[in-house]
Amino acid sequence: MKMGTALIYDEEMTKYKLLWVDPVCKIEVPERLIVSYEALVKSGLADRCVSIPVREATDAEILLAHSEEYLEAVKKTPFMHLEELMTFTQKYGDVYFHPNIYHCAKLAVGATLQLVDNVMTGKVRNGMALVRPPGHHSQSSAANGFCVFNNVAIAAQYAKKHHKAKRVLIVDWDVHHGQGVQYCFEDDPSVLYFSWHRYEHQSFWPNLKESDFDSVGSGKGAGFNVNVPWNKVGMGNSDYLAVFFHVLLPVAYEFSPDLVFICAGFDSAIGDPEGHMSATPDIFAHLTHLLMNLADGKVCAVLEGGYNLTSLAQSVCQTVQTLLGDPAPRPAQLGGACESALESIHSARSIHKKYWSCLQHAAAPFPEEPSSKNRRPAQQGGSQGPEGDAGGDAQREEEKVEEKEEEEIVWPEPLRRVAPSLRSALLLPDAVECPDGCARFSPAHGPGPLERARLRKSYLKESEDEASVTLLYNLTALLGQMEKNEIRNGLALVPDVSMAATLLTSASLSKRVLLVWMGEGPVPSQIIEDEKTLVVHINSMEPHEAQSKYYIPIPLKKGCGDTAGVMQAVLGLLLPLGYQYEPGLVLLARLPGYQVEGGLWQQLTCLLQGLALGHTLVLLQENETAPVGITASCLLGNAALSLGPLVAPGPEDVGSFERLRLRLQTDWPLLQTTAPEKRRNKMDC
Ligand code: Q9C
Ligand code: ZN
Repeated sequence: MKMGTALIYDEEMTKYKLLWVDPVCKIEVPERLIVSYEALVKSGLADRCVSIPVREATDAEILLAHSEEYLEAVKKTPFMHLEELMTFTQKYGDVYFHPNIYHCAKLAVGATLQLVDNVMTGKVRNGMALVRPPGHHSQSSAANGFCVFNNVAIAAQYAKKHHKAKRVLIVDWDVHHGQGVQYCFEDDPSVLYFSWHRYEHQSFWPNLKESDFDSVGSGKGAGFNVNVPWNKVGMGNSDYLAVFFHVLLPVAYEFSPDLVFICAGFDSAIGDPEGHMSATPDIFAHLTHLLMNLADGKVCAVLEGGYNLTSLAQSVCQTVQTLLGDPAPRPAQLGGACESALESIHSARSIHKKYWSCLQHAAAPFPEEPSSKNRRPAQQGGSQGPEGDAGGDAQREEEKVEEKEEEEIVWPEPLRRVAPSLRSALLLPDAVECPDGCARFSPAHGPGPLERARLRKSYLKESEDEASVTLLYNLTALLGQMEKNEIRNGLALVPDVSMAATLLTSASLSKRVLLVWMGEGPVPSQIIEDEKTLVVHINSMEPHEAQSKYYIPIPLKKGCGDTAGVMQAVLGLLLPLGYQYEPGLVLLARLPGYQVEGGLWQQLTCLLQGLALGHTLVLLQENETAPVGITASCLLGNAALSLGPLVAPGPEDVGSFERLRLRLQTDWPLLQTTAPEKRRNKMDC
């Protein structure tokens, strides 16, 4: 298994700046890169990464996404004087040139290609390139939005050409639409481009019709461009996660990329003067985590925007720390997505239902609303100043007001993420070999006489079997050390999964336990009745009505062999429920005889580790030792195996998932995929 996280940075890319007055461009400063890198150094994260040198991209590489005329034009800029630079700049929108920017732009592309080379050849698992200038707005023959060359678009072409990548996913979480990337791959089905972006019905820059949800790609590329426009500012953690669960992840898993790029702009974080969103920096830990099991873990994050230096530096650290494998912070207090976000989610899902079988049961599109669609951008109104050209007193006034407002935005610094010194502990019968890199769990001391008696009485029908008493004792001891954050996760082979689960849920000190129950056997009633356990039962036999808010049976008619169906349930139901519930512990119990594809089991094990600070305890039936190796691998932090492109899940099952979602979404708003007052008359399942 390839491990390690690359960090690619060079101070040289801080060595250009705006040389004249331009209120639009003044936020794109060298300090963006300096503070990001310094924060990584200060927190000790930089030291834990594999540092890889940058290089200049060659002409041939730049030409993978740009025209010769444009490249030749940019090549002249190092020799231009101030006046000439200003004139050249005016040919493009919201960008500036400097005598050193061509050099830096070649380094930014080269840094991204270095990252791709190291990830694709397995020298590292994943990585981040900290670059300036950014790339996602630049187009074949145009600089735009602070971007000169399209770093990620070039790198995606490069990965296809030089590393035989067949399918590339680009996730653009920058707050602006990366129209340059969209144009580059418009008709290309081998590159799936996803972007969310501040849009406000086309009144926000770059004010393009083609940034709306109905630009899905063209020709063979139809369906491979996914836009989620934000029509309001202030989008937060729940909105971002809801889009991941209900739009991006299902489509991404169905697509099954060989490589994932993140256009990692952090102007989508709180405090940013461009984005005006309210998602906190720690959300990027989760967004990153949720992408890290695609493409066998091959994730290349490349910096784009981000203009609040505090928010930017914190968000970069969250992203890199997650790439390194540290546990993600607990995402606190998630609600559902707001109404406007739900409208965007609904629109994206319904326009894409004909391209992606995971969305086939999404609701029909909303009827056209003259109030929102087809509206030309207003006179650049809203909270933003006039776009485009510099100058104007009115604009300066507005800017002053804006600056004042921005100073008031404060948020708590993300908590330090401490990884327990022991990553994984295994409780295995002596005869079962311990996989490489794992430790057998051994408690500091054995059970005292009282503890012995209690375990025998409660769980062993007074049996004198020493081995059973010891095993149960060890289980609770392992749980105890996990809950003290001394051990991150664990795996136990037990003679009776139901009994072990009962013991652990009752012994847990966590206020909330998430129990994921895989297989057809019944969940012990003691667990269902207790107040602190949310049970999600995948592959329950009967689609019975949930009696309790805390027991959620997800039936699978087609059976557990339906990888696409189970994955759909995991992404669209289990994860939103888990994130909303905020468990302190996740128990993953696999009943005897439950047959499931290894890769799918790994995906489940890996994805659940985003919850509860990574405190996952897996229970397997003692004599079913086959999954031990693949489970341990995931607990140790290796990426889950890719599932390959998914086929359509069983239509009956998808239908029943949707009905379940409808029933549960009042209690669990993170399950919502459509706006409340439009919900009534639109479900078609
Ligand atoms: N107030 C990147 O984030 N100006 N580029 C927009 C709207 C251009 C952003 C003006 C913003 C470009 C990489
Ligand atoms: Zn941006």
